[in-house]
Amino acid sequence: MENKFNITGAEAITLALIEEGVDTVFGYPGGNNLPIYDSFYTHENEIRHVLVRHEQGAVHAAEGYASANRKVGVCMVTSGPGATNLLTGIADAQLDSVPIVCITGQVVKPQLGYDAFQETDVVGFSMPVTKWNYQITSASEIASVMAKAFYIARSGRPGPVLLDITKDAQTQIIEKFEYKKCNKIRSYHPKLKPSETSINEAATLLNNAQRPLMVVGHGVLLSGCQNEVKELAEKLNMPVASTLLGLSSIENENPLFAGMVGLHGNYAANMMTNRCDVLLAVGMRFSDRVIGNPEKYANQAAVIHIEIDPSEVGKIISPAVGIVSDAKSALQKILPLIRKSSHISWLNQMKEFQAKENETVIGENLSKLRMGKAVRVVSEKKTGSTAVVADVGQNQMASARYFNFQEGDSIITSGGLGTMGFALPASIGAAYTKKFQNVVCIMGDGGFQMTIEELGTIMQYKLPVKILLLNNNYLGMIRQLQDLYYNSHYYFGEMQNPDFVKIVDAYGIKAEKVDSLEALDPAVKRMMDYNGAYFLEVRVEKQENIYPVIPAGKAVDEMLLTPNN
Ligand SMILES: Cc1ncc(C[n+]2csc(CCOP(=O)(O)OP(=O)(O)O)c2C)c(N)n1
Ligand SMILES: [Mg+2]
Repeated sequence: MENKFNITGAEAITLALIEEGVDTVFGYPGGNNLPIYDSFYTHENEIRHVLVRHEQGAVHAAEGYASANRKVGVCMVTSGPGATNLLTGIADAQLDSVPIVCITGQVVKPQLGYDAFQETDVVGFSMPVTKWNYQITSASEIASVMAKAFYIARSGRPGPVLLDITKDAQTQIIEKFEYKKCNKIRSYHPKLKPSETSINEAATLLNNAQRPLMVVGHGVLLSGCQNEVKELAEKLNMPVASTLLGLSSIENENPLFAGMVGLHGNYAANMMTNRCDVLLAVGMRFSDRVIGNPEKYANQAAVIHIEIDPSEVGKIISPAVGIVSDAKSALQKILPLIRKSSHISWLNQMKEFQAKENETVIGENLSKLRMGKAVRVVSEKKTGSTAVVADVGQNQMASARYFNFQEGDSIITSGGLGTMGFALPASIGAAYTKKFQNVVCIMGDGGFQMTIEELGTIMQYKLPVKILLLNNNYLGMIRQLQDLYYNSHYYFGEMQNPDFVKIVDAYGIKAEKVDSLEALDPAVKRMMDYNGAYFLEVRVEKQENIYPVIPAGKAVDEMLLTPNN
């Protein structure tokens, strides 16, 4: 960018965003960020501002945008309540490694610390949930700090960065504004190269394995190494299991796909975890939802852990080989060292486990008006690439387990924080990227009411988001826990719900409700064929529980297929 002279801090912020390739900012105005809004006004053709209905919506939309686009998402809000409303989304992005930059306005520098109107210590309270945060109190800092912010958000293990900018820094004049993108910070070394020794050790283990299993996580999607995953799996004839956030790394119909691991994962993926002899974990962090009882997790296996964040390697599971690296570079280095092999009886074991789950759980769920069935019909009726933006609860598990991810599809969901209400605003962000032919937002009746105000954003900008509401009139996952561990005392699990179709209709969004199995197929088809936003409420069985499940404290291979065994 050519240098600019005598511009305001606010103008510098806008130019920096444009220079970083930001085309969309999700935001909400207030007294302490109005100078930035005024500068956006004069750059309307270069940068788009999307007015959400609540700041939590802005940050989740930025996350949805980042995850769909593999670019940094940006949100911008005012100080005080605007800033505090961001906190959930920032923590969400931190746990799920989502690259976002959040800009908060702040009171003028001389008022800092005086409890001025709408002053809050956002730098203090966001410190533990940001990858980096910083308060800008002088316009002269804007260029270098913004460049750093984008570099930190997107590099290494991605994550949220927050910039708090005082109002006087937004109005000060900068005599000469120079902007250079950042790709190096002295005290920060995110580009880690895998060591030759560890690559060789991993290849030897994989070549000698009798029962290898690959477990893919979010890191595969973040580093874009889906092709390498597939190539390696096919060369070795190695089954591939996935974490919740790793879904869509490999298409579900690939005969090597073992399913999802973890608490409500697939039976085969969990059973094989405790039967494999080599477990290759790629871009995942062995979260408690994945491993069940840590003492009994894959003890028989030599674990190879490829992970970009050094603090994750050995944190929960001690690997035989730890490879601190971006997943793509590590797999690219391992691939040429791998010999072709086949593991016929191991793959047959997988098929047997899969058949057992089909007989006991999946077939039954697909024959009734249940969550899994509704999700499966969406995946059958969709044409073209689809982002499945799933909320939290039973509906999330049904989305993960019953959507048939094909090449080009992707899951976007709140994994680490489990934020109810995430999906509606995140699907707004995903819709803006135009990376997918369909954006399908799947929610429960509880979560939908947490961010229902974002229907206003969908209405205003005519976003073609398809909303599938799986309404069981319960906080279903809570009711399930009460069934399992609290003698079915459904204390505050049941919801008294409004007429959702009427509410959505009031926003001018096409809406309908289905309460029979026969009506499901044609209704889903109408939704998926419709050119624009659509809301479909499916009145699913009220007391369905999600199975299989790993009971609390049990090992992954002690998973229950049904309530009784
Ligand atoms: C913000 C937030 N509050 C509380 C919870 C705890 N929680 C997890 S699942 C769940 C129930 C979700 O109900 P609903 O949205 O109807 O989905 P269902 O499980 O019925 O599909 C609750 C309350 C949470 N994850 N997030
Ligand atoms: Mg519910």
